[in-house]
Formats: sequence, C-alpha cells, structure tokens
Amino acid sequence: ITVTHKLATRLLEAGAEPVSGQQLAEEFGVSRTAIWKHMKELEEMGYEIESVRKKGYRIQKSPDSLEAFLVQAGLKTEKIGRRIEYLEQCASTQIVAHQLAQEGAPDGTVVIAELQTEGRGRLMRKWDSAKGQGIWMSVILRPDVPPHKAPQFTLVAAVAIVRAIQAVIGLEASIKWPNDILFGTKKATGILTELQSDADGIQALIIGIGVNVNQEREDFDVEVQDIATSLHLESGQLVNRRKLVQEILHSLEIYTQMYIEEGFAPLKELWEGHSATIGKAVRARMSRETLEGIAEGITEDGVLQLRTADGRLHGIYSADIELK
Ligand code: BTX
Repeated sequence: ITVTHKLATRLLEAGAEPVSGQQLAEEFGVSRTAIWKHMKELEEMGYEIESVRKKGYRIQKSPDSLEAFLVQAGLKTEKIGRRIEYLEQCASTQIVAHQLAQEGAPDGTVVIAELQTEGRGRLMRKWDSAKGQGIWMSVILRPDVPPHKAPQFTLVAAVAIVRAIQAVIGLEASIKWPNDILFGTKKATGILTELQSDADGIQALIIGIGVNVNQEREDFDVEVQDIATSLHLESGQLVNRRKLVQEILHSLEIYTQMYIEEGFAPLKELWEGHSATIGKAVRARMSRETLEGIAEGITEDGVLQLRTADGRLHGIYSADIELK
C-alpha cells in the first residue's frame, strides 16, 4: 500500500471533516508539498477532493472501485474482509477462493473481482457478471460444523444479504428457496455455497455472492434480461457498491456468528420472515423428478417441506423452485 492509498483511507475515514495539510504531513512524515502532490495523484485516480479554506482537505467523491483498501476503510467487521484479494478480472472468484483456501487463507478472507469472465451458478450454470456493475465476491469461512450443515450457510447468507440491501437502499427483497434474492419475480442476487472437506470435517466453505447493483436492462445478457433485475433498476438510484459490500460483510459476520452461537432456529425464523416461497404453490424441479405442491416451510436443517396433492410431505434438499 502506497502513501497515496493510506492518505485516501485517512480522508475517507474522516468523512465530512476536513483534515489539514499540516496534520497529514505530520502523520505521514512528509512535507506539505508532498501531501499536495498525493492529492493530485488521487484526483487522477478519480477522486474529487475539496480543499476547504484554512481547514484542510476532504474527499467529496471517491471512484466506484472495490479495491481492498477502499472497502476496508470504514469496514465494521472483526474477521470477514480483514483480508481482501481484489482483482480487476478473473474467470470466477470461486476458483480463486478455492485456491486461496487450499493454500491456507484465514477464516473471513474475501475475493472480489470487477469482472468475471466465467462467473458460475449452481450445476455449472453461467452467472452474468458485467464489469464494474455488480458485486462479484467469494467469502472463505472456516466454521467448526459438520459438512451436512453446509447448505444452511446459503440460507444464513441470504438473510444477511437481504438485510444489508435493506439497510443500504431501503427496499425489502425476498428470498426464494434456497439461494435467490428477488424483487417481485426477478432475480437480483445469487448465492453459491461450495465446500472443501475431508475426514475431519469442513476445511473451508466458499460462499459465492453475486449482486446485480447498477446494471440497466440492456447491460444483462439477452438470455437473462427478462428474469434479472438490479438494485439500480429497483430503486432508481445509482447504488454505492463499496457501502453495500461493507454492509453485506458486516451482516454476514453478524448472522454467521448468531448461527454458530445459537444454532439454526433463530435464523430459520428470520429466513421464513423474508421468504417468497413459504405458503405458496410451487413446482420443484430436481435431477430425477419434478414435484408440485405447497411449500409449507423449512425444517431445522433448512430442508424445504413440500406437500403434494396426495397429502404427502416431501423433504427437498436441492431443487430449482418455480412459483406457480
Ligand atoms: P443459480 O444456478 O441458482 O442461477 C443461475 C441462473 O440464473 C442462470 O442459469 C441464469 O438463468 C440466471 N442468471 C445468470 N446470471 C444472472 C444475473 N446476473 N442475474 C440474475 N440472474 C442470472 C446462482 O446460481 C448463484 C450465482 C452465484 C454467483 C457468484 S458471483 C461471485 C461468485 N463467483 C462465481 O463464479 N459465482 C459466485
């Protein structure tokens, strides 16, 4: 990290409060002229810096980038995002995260990319990840729970993300079991939980999160234009991606912590409160069969309970759900 980066972090943390050139020069152990030169460099990087007479400098606008030091300035977490691997471009942040996890990356490591060329969904489906317009990230967690609990983390992450979106843009999305976050019937976010485990249990969970943030309709691939939406399309505002990442990571830390300490019960309740599936007539497509019925709820393990017309109750572990 260069002095210029540190300076940006310092000013971002100061917020609306100007910081004097003299003070910055002292803190960084450089001359005031050097500080002025760094300010010019920041402006070239896309920052707008105001110099308030007799008071000092403050940042008016920072570039819409998710560089690690920008996300970390003002990040409220203790663990998640303390290490961030930021990439301009990669095939998939899941692939990078798997690699890092194997190399021993710590619990809470996050991989973020501006562009994914091979973003993926479940069952190797494609995830459209336009450059700079969404949040494409993978979070490495190392919880001490048995492998069969891994799918619950998808539900925990969904609760965390819905709440973070609400905190940042003030709109309430709903969750379609197991991993979609919707506005109406359109998908704004997908979650993909993958697992590295061995005989000792879970080595790492890789939680992939894709949030459509500032796309216009035409920015999506033609195949998904009718089924996808973005937070911008829903709210009419351009959404600050950095704030949203910070909020999602914070929320993820809160709810995974709750899960570890109190188990799934409180999260089941929160999840059901945000659910677009429970109580609805649905069609569940699985690899071998398709069932239709009423989604009655989820079990303590996060398994979907589907009641078919013959009165039987089926436990669904993995499926694509269509609301009828
Ligand atoms: P999924 O299998 O539930 O959904 C994939 C389906 O969603 C696609 O087949 C397509 O119909 C639709 N789709 C594709 N792209 C989009 C989009 N941008 N918005 C809305 N709908 C879309 C969902 O899988 C899990 C997605 C996780 C994505 C993250 S991004 C960071 C991380 N890296 C990575 O490669 N994947 C995860």
